[in-house]
Amino acid sequence: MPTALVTGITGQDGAYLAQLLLAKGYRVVGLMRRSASSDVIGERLRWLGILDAVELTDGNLTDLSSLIRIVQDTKPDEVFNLAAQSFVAASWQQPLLTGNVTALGAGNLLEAVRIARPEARFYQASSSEMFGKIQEPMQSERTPFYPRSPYAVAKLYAHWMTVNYRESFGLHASSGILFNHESPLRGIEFVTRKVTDGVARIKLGLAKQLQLGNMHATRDWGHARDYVQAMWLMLQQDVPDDYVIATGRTTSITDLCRIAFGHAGLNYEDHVVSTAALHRPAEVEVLLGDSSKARQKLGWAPLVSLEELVAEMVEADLARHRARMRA
Ligand code: NDP
Ligand code: GDR
Repeated sequence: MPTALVTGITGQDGAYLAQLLLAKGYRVVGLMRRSASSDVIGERLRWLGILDAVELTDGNLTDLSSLIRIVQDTKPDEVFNLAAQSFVAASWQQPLLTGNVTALGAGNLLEAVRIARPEARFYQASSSEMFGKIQEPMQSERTPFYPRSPYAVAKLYAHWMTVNYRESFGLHASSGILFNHESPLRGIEFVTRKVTDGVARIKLGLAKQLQLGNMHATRDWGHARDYVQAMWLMLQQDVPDDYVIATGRTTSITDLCRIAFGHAGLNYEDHVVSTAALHRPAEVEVLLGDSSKARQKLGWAPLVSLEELVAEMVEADLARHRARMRA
């Protein structure tokens, strides 16, 4: 039975990846940071019905000694580094914490693997945010980076450290440059989930209005369940490499709202207000990924359309709010 160590297991991708690995017969060990709210922190794993099937171990990406201990103890065959301060907007408020966790944290984990388990395969959760102010209309592995937030700068450090540890120490280290991916388990602060939660509240009479920031930005959105497949596939290759994972379709926040409100029989123009306070100091206006390399080499392709994804999210938020109203 292969062993996988997953950091960020309590997050959206960690939960779906753990579900995938368990289905494939892995022993799944999740690194969890100590929290005073440990009763709710496993909520996503519980939602998927796998909380009791994973082993959770206390540690922190910022604490190298905890990482070395965990890697020594668990002897993973595969290490997936998904932990991060992942909310772009928060990275302007907490730029150095974002650097500590998202950049240096990845460096810590690479060090732990190099020291304690160099034969393990390593996955780094890199991001389309690294393309930032885009240098090409469609972004591929060859497109130059231009980060536009402290988060993106931190991810760039982690990405290049992954490449460097592969080239310097021969680690089987791969970097997945994933475009936005969403699900009913998406954090409530991200725009897709904020919109689907808002639709549910408005539909059920719990709210009338939804405040958003820049409605013109466009994103290449896929389903998280499809994207964790790509992470796993990268580590099954003989040779480590970097891959863009994306759908190849980009949609504005306005059109996202049209689809989500439309699914509930509502008109977004009656409810959505754009407020300057939610605009970012520097915006990533457009992202559109070219995932031809992953499609050819990994045999990967997204299965869920944006309409299907949004419908699933709206239905899940309606069900959550109905359950709360009944309680
Ligand atoms: P989430 O924000 O849902 O999850 C982040 C995870 O990191 C949580 O489990 C969180 O724990 C954990 N974490 C945060 N700080 C620390 C720390 N100091 N030590 C240990 N764990 C920590 O992110 P997603 O699941 O959406 O994304 C997974 C990864 O992929 C992230 O690195 C993200 O930046 C990256 N990414 C995501 C994309 C997306 O569209 N979702 C696209 C491209 C990249 P806790 O529960 O305690 O907060
Ligand atoms: P992003 O996701 O920054 O792309 O990072 P987010 O959903 O936060 O923003 C997407 C776009 O929507 C615009 N927007 C709003 N965003 C939020 N959160 N809230 C609003 O009210 C709002 N109104 C408009 C934003 O300005 C932006 O243009 C996500 C994260 O998962 C990262 O960790 C990951 O690396 C990237 O995706 C790929």
